[in-house]
Amino acid sequence: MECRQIGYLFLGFAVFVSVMYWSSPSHIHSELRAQYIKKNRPNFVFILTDDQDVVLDGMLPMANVRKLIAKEGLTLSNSFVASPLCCPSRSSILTGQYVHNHMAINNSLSGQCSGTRWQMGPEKRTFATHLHNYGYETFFAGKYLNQYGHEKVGGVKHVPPGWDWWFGLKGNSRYYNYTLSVNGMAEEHGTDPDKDYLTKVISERALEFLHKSSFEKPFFMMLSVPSAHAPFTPEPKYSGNFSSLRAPRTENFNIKAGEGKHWLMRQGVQPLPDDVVNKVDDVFRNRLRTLLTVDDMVKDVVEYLEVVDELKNTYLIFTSDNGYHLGQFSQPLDKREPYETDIRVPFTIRGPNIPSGMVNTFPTTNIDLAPTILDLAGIRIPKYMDGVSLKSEITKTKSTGVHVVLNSISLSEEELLKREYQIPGYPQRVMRMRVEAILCAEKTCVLFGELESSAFIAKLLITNQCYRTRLFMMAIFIDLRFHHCGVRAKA
Ligand SMILES: [Ca+2]
Repeated sequence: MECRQIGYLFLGFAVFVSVMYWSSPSHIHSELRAQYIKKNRPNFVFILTDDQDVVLDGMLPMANVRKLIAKEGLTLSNSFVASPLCCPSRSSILTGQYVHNHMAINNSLSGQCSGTRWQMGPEKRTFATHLHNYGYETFFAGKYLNQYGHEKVGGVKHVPPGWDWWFGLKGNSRYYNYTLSVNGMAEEHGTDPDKDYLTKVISERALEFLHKSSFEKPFFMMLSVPSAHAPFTPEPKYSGNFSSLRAPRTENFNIKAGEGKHWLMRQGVQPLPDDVVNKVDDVFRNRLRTLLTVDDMVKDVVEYLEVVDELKNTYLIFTSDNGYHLGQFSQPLDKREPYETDIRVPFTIRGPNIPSGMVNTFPTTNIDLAPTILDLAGIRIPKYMDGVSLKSEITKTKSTGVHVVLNSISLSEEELLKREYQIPGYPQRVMRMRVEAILCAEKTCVLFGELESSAFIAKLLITNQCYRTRLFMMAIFIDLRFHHCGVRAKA
């Protein structure tokens, strides 16, 4: 056959295909597409709290979260953050990378908290950009990164890529008197509890989004609330709750940090004077009060999803960017320390194929969130992500049974010194996890990571881990001493 004849045949076929395509009703195509998307793509509501601990009763106010997410889904009881500070942790959550890879090392612009290098690099490859590229409608409301909206890096006009609907808080957590970037336009808020209380504003915007949505596309919604971060301002109607409570008196509450602790832990008056302890108790109560509004928001969102028949096709994820300490080892209040109070966070999820009412001890960290979300959405996990997908683990109906020993919170300092830490049980699982988290308690550390069953190999890798830990913690601890990283691992 001559070239010209082949050309006519090809042209004829192309015209036939085109006529067939364009002659069929367009609504059939959109319906088929919608059905395909519906069938294959779940929605997500990701609720991220700020500084909410799980060790010191931080989940106490979350009755709705317990009832509507945990009871209907799965709690991962060994969830940690690799770097317990807002901006590094949030950057890890967004990218699935360790701090030494995304390089947002602290909460300052020069430390790449929403800085130029972040904007030029990691911000272009957050889970939001992948979801958006694969057809998700993406919505963000609340605190993003502590320096977001700074004039030196584009102000509130800068809308991070990947987000279709953007209600980003300028700067760090607050409850009143703030600026929101509404898709790049500044919106000022004052002090009216009904109109301006930030968690309520986030909740209202979320419900508006759901109300307007046709649900033709799957959606991803991130609700990033200021609670329970400073300045700990509750909604007026909750200002009297929990009045009889005080911060938990753990065995290491307000005891002097010994010589074995790093220098930062030995600063200040120890034990804490009474007025400081009173302040700690006051902050404890107000932290819980601020979380009550978050719990209301969860109830409203879940109920609305049920009304529009989207609940069963939606993953609800609830976690925090870091934990918190309140008086442990005479440290008044803050995060950023590699102790259990600060690195352990709440984590609960419900959704398609997630068993209900389960508690799984499987250890995980914040870098696993991005790959897990993408995996659940049916999107290939990019190789640059350090985390691993939890999909296979969270859809199991039995707990893995990994036993993680972390007792810095419940043991006195003397007991800590005597105690031999171990990660018993499942060395092969631990080995697969790569380096995840480290808990230093006096002269021993508990690692979750590349531990081989052989103690010898473990020692080698532990040396590396200490080095890496020092790298990504150094902005926080100028002097995290190497000799704290000795570990006694039992095969
Ligand atoms: Ca935080």
